[in-house]
Amino acid sequence: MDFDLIVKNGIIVTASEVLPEGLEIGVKDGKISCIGISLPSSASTKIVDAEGAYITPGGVDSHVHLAQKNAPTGDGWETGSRSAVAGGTTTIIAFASQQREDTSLYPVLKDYHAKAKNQSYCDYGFHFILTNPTQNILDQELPVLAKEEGITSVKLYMTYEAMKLNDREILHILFTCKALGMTTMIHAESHDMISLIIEGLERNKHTEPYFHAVARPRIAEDEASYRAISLAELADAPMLIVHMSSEVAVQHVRDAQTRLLPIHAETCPHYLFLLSEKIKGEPHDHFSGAKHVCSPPLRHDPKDLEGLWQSIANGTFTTFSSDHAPSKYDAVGGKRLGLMDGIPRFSKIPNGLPGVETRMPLLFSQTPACLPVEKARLSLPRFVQLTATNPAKLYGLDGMKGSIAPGYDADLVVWHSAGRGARTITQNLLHHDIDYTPFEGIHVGNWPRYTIIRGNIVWDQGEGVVGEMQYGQYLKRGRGQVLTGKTGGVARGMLEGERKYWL
Ligand code: DUC
Ligand code: ZN
Ligand code: ZN
Ligand code: ZN
Repeated sequence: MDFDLIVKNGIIVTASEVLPEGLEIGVKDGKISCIGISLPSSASTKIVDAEGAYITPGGVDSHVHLAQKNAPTGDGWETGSRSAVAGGTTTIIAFASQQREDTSLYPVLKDYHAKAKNQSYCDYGFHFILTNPTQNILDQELPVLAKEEGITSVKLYMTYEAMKLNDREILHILFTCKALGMTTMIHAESHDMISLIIEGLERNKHTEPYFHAVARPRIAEDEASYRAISLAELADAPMLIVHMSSEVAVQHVRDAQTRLLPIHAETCPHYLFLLSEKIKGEPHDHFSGAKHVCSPPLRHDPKDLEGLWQSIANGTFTTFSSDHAPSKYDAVGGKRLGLMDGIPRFSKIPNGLPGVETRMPLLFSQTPACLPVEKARLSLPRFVQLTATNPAKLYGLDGMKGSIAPGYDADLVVWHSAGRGARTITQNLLHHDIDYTPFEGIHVGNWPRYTIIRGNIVWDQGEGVVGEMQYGQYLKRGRGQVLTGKTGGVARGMLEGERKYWL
């Protein structure tokens, strides 16, 4: 075999183990063709010497917002995907977002394809955001779009006036997605609790950014998460609750998993590294707290943060995504969103943070690769599960993405060898088109030295982004796998076979 690329002298980490040192990865035509010892090379074989460093699968970031219609100062495809590869992510799944007035998903998809095509440094797919689930969309369009366009997941919102669905609509979608083998993602926060609190805060003129956290108390996430799980249980359908920030809500997920329900959970870097004191901003500039406004909000109780870390380690979380959903702090012309004639209005600050580039290094920094074993928050295989293998399986990319094994795309991260590669995160090192990072000043013990997509180096830390903007390919995804629990169970309080009376 004449390999195009051999990556040698590394320590390969998979979702189940850390392989012995010295194994080599042989790549042909963009795919991993074998893993072995002393692979033969020819004059045309490119050699990457990992110098004893860990090699992990390229990151699969399954929750990224780019060029979304409702985010006018957000990140675009060129800069967002550039930022992804510079941080070790090789695949992103972004959102094609239906607006309420859209009665067909075809024009929506066309629009989002046009924004991404030839604009992405990394491979990519789309989830649909459904805000108007008409019967025609559910019965006619989704089956065709799943089969022909490979869009096998949807995201639903329980909050936001412009996006929220009611429980009955959510149930309809769950039934449809289950039948089609699609994954339903859900943003779980109680709209009624939040909108009532916002009205009261505004009436009392409590409108600084910090009140965003007051307006979205943890109980709003806890209640909605439990309700979402109940809907999935009634429908006997798999579900993933996105961007979880509450230890109590995650406990609901863990209880559901213990009962073998197919309920998955996702969390994000900001909930593991930041607390709500950040939203207070600088002492002399409270509005700068706007840089940390996301939903669900950062929590004030360190117990939430600790509880989430436990759920990272103990397997409750299936995926760890960036939820890269940023807006520029100083929007065009120095006009700050959410500051109206000098008066802050937290409810007008766009919700979401940048993080596609920092996701992998932040989590890697908490593994035994960067910390003494007793201080590490998670194992190296668990890092691989959360950042690559699980999202690839859950969203129908298994066999292609997310694993280092023969037949898979040669998407790899080569880290720096032990003791090298540490850095402090600062805005000027990043590649997004956003004017700040919420992780400013956080120290990480390592950073990707090379990011490789389909056998080509796209990020070389010595030289910068060396890939090309047209390189990223659209990924038609297959049916997602259920990674926790199973369908076919009897909902609590129902009798075996009872669903057939009403389905
Ligand atoms: N939901 C997201 O998924 N991202 C940003 C904000 C939000 O509400
Ligand atoms: Zn959301
Ligand atoms: Zn006040
Ligand atoms: Zn999001």
